[in-house]
Amino acid sequence: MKYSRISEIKKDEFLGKEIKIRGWVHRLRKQKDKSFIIIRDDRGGIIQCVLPSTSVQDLTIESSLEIRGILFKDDRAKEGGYEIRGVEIIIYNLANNDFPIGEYQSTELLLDYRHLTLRTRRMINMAKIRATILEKLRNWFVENDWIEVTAPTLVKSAVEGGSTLFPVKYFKEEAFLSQSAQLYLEALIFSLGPVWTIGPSFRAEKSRTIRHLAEYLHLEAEAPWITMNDLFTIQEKLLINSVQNVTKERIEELKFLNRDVLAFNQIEEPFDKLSYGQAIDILRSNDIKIQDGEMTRKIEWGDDLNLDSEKVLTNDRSNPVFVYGYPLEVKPFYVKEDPESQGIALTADLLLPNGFGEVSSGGMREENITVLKTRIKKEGLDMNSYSWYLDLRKYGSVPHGGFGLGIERLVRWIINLEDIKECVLFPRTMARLNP
Ligand code: AMO
Repeated sequence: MKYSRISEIKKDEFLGKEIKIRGWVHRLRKQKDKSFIIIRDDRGGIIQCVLPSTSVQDLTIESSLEIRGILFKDDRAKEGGYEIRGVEIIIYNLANNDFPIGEYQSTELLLDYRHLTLRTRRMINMAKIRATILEKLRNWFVENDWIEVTAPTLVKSAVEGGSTLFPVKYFKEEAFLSQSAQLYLEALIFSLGPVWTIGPSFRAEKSRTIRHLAEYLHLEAEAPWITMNDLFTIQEKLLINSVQNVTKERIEELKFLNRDVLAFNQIEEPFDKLSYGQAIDILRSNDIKIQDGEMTRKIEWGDDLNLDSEKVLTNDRSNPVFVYGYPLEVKPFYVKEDPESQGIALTADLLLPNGFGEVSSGGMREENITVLKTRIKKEGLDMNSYSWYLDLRKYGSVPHGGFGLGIERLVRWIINLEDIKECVLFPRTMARLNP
């Protein structure tokens, strides 16, 4: 007899029928004559099973098993009123009697045992929503005729500045883990047009924050002959389309995680837009402070925006907002200067509403080889490792631009989770390389 997934059999049409399920003991309550076992299957489906206590005497939490029985409806049954009255039980593996994950555990312990914590319903629901977010983002690119590409993770050069590079020994030379696929995507637009990729990016972030990982999943897109306005529209459409589809498809999982999906109904295009100058004025009138070396001082023109700034800019909004027109100095060497506004970069960061802050960053790229060389030198980067990138400006350069979006940041917002470590299966931070 074939076994069934729990979600498939919790239906009235199977009442009174014999069924077989496989899974793990999620909860267990042994009474004198009969025992109640909550079984969780390999898609997180949950059902109560009732068996004579004599047949489950040694059973432990997380033991793997198969149960054959008859489906009944009983309003007292936990998890949706269906219950299997067991006829036969086969135990695959009797788990040790000390499964470390229970109901009330410290965040650190849950992280130490992440390989087991992934079996909790909270993590199962997160993982499903995350998978659907990736699926919907991919669908949008496929439907809109963008070509998916992949870029190397072992690279010779920095994209986002030298301070967050992870060095790796690469045979006889030094390599780095990629911070961004952007430069490679820029090479691909000449032969493939609009391209996108999704893969890990690495940042040696030396601070512990609720929105930085040392390894994160990075969605990046690049296209020839586009403008800043196109970049705004692409990100608006991508985000709205994906969020709407995710909230439709994963409504149950979002409900389980207490996410009010009505919040997403208020999102509409075009997103709000705020110039960097306007942002700084708002932040100064809110007396936002930043850390400048040892010193704490009021934010001023020329500073990058920190989490507190982004919170102030987005707390009272229900729609995402683009902050555009940063000073060139706070942006990497490749950004294009606004021809109409000296010293201003043609870039924009997209901030998510209700205090969530930056989810993507993008803009137009500098086309002039001389300007690029000067900037590479000024950032103290090794010119030789950029010679291939500079070639792109020698042979038929065109106006182009793109953006990079942090998947865990998006997951964090869609589910409304506090810490980014909850938005990834196996988080990597300064303090965590295991499991
Ligand atoms: P940037 O460095 O801003 O830009 O990164 C793009 C997006 O990636 C996410 N992100 C992170 N997520 C988790 N942990 C981190 N440590 C982390 N660092 C960044 C953020 C951010 O908006 N090449 C450019 C983009 C471009 O211009 O195309 C880049 O990488 O959501």
